[in-house]
Amino acid sequence: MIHHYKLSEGLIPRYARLLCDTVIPFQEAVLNDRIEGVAPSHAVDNFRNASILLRTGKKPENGDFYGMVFQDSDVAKWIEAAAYSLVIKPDAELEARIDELCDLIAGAQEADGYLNTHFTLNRPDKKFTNLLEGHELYCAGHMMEAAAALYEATGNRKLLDVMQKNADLLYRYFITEGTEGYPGHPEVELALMRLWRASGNEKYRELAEHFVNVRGVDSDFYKKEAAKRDWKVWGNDASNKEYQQSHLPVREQPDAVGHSVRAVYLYTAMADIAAVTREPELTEACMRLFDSITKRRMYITGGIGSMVYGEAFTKDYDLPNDTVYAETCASIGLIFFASKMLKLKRDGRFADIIERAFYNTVLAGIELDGTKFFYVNPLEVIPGVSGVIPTHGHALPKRPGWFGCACCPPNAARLLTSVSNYLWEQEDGILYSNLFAAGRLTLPETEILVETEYPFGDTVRYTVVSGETKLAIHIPAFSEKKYSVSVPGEYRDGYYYLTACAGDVIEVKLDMSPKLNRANSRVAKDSGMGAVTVGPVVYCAEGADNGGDIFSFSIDGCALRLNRETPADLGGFAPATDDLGKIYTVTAGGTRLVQDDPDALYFTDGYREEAAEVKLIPYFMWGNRGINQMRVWIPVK
Ligand code: FUB
Ligand code: ZN
Repeated sequence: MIHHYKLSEGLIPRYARLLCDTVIPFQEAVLNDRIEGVAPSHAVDNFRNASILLRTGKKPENGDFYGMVFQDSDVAKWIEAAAYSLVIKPDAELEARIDELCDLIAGAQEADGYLNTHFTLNRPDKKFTNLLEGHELYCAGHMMEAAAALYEATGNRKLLDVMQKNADLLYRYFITEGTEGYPGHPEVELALMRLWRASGNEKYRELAEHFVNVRGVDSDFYKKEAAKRDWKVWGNDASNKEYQQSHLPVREQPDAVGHSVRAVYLYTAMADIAAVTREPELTEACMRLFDSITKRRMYITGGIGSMVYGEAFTKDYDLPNDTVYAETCASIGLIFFASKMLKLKRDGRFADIIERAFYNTVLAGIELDGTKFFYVNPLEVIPGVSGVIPTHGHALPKRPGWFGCACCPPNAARLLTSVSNYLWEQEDGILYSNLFAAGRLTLPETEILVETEYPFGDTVRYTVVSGETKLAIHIPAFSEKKYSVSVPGEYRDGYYYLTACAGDVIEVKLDMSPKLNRANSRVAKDSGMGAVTVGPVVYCAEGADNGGDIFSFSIDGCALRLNRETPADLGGFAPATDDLGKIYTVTAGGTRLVQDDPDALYFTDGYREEAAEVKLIPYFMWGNRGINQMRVWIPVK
């Protein structure tokens, strides 16, 4: 829907502007190594060096591949984001630079269609010998996604031609020649589905299905592969099958396990394929895996992956708040998965998960000024411990400008620039409004104006400017028991179905009162705690609003109060937030534990409780005022 929805005002449109004006140019500069003081990238240089090598037969001086073995994917994700941004904000110069970059990438493609600068530059004789770690198929997948996005956004086929040639090579290798194997990091499967749709070439769908179907059938594949080769990237343990979801054929996998990004990228492809084939067994597996994540292994913020080791899922209800992983990419992948589940079954609970992951972990992944990013998204931060001691070293208390492993920043960029695709969908003659943001939808058959301050306002108003339409409006689960729609319709599975024609105004009112959430008692780390939400937005306490110390607090669930007069309430914060618009903060009545001897480690007397107000801000805004304490789950009196 990116071509059809013009965003106007409010939080999501504000992010779209930030992406176009700041994030895309900033990331372009990083990838071209023009930003001092951040982790070097060399990602564009890798393509330049590979193309020089292929053209001249010689590597340029210092022309070795640099970076993570999947460094190419940073460029691919940026192209995808930049392509979408051109729809939001046309920019002829940016379009020309993307086109030049496509030429560079085309120059780095080998004659047979092979494309991967790591292998072309540094390991030309090792291609496809380490599918476990090599990320060739992962990088190919991201470049296929970029190609499809660029073509859909602008009609530019340059990269699409390159990636079809690459996909043809993969088809020959894995299907025609029957080479065994499947990608260590799923991604190419979901990308081949996109390439299939963009090109109409059935072979790409066949290859996507092939990779999904063979996964885990020979669950010893990676062990055998490891035995045949004399090189490694990191030395991943080939017998840790769950890490890359190769422990069982996908249809038999009972739980979401292993590396969380790999998992949700795989499940996205499974759900996409199931939505096309309508195969019951695959559909059931998708439902089961979705439930495994969202009913037992997901943070309230929509973060997934609760341990740093293997960047992975652990066990049901194991959701530590401080040593958490909750990689930004994983929540992005969860959004991909949930959006494909919506195609499989029209049920609002999938849209709820999109909202949860989007408004919390994904938005938290970007600093409000658009030039710093989180990879890991903790729910509890203790300065001096978080990001410092070995067990918490990964959970940084502030966003860096870039990373040696930079998967998350450009991933967030492509998600946020394509947000309109998640807001709206059209299927079987029905227009689905999944998420809310103000703007104007223009389709050949109808035009609809949407006015809302959501998620910081309780009203969404749809005005049908022209045409007639069947509309299905998502009623978020948080408001299921208390909502109103101004016109008659029918509620079914999280959507309100109605028919409207030119001149109709449909006003939806949602329950945006602050709520105190409790976690299942099996989540030991949240025992006795509560977390505040307003609509889809999770709140947190930061030291900056609460006299520095938030660990002596408890809150009284009955005394939650919305304070709408912000951002002034946030203490005059912060750069580049002038157009944030209305933001709710929450003030909660509570108590603070005061101890007479502040140095006593344990005590049985000499303490008292004092009444206190706890100020809470949206979780996605945390970490914008320097390093300070932060927590989502707060003891409840
Ligand atoms: O392996 C490629 C990406 O790097 C993964 O998706 C992230 O988790 C990071 O490990
Ligand atoms: Zn990432």
